[in-house]
Amino acid sequence: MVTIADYPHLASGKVRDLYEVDDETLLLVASDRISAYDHVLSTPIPDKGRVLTALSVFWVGLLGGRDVASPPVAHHLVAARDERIPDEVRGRALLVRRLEMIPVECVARGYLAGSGTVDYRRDGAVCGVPLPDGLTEGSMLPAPIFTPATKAELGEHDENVSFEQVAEQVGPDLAGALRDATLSIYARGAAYAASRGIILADTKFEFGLDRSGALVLGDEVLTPDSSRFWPAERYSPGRPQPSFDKQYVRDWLTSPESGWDRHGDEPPPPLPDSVVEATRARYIEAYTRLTGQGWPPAL
Ligand code: Q0T
Repeated sequence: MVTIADYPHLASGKVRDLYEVDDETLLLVASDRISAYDHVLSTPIPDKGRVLTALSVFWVGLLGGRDVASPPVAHHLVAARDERIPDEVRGRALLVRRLEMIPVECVARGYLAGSGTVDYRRDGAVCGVPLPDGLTEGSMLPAPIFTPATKAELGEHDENVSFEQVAEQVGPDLAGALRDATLSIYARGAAYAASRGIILADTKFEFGLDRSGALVLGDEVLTPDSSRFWPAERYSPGRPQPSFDKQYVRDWLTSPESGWDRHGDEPPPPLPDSVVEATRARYIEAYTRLTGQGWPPAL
């Protein structure tokens, strides 16, 4: 029997942890932690890690199994069911191929939201991509755009950068390959999500290089943590769109009941059970609605 303590801890993000299994294999564990307003909350959402992990597996299968973009871009997933995955994380952990990660957050946007809206209002452009006048928060863009960002230290915000800056950082050929793969995977994900009544407003990918130098899709893929999913039936540009997964959390945290000031210095308070349960149900609904499959998944 294996336990997570058998594996050296390599890194942790806000809500995920990475362990070394062997020289070429890592274990990517999705926790039940949830973040909101740049804080990791003290209250976990049961099953959130399982939803995100099962969604990544689903998408990799839908996108084509081994290759997820053309020209062929492989992905790092090795297995979601494997004797090397400890019981304590089974269902929310992926065995992945170890890559040399490329330090660029590869974002595709089909709609204006978040930092995209901020940049558009200031510059009329996002990451150097000019956009037409008259767009508003939530607007669909004339065509999806590649809006890369450089990864910030924990606690800092990623910084939007231009394609040219990425080209200077990693070379023009690799930069072009990142852009093409990002837009191609986004387009297919968005088309599929639309068929299930969900708008994939934007998403972030991370890529790496394998030992042969081939480009490989890493990280989690098209999850609620890496993407904005909007229920299509509620779409109405001109205001921030309700988030499929985190809206109850955000609404409660900014309501008088929470007593919390999101612009102050205090950490957010624990979530009430009702908010935890409603949020858990939303994650599971995102999974069942997107995949058409029952809950729980057979991982
Ligand atoms: C990585 C080598 O946030 C991250 O990890 C926190 C848990 C991002 N990250 C990914 C890697 C991967 C992947 N995915 C891989 N296949 N090989 N490193 C490192 N940090």
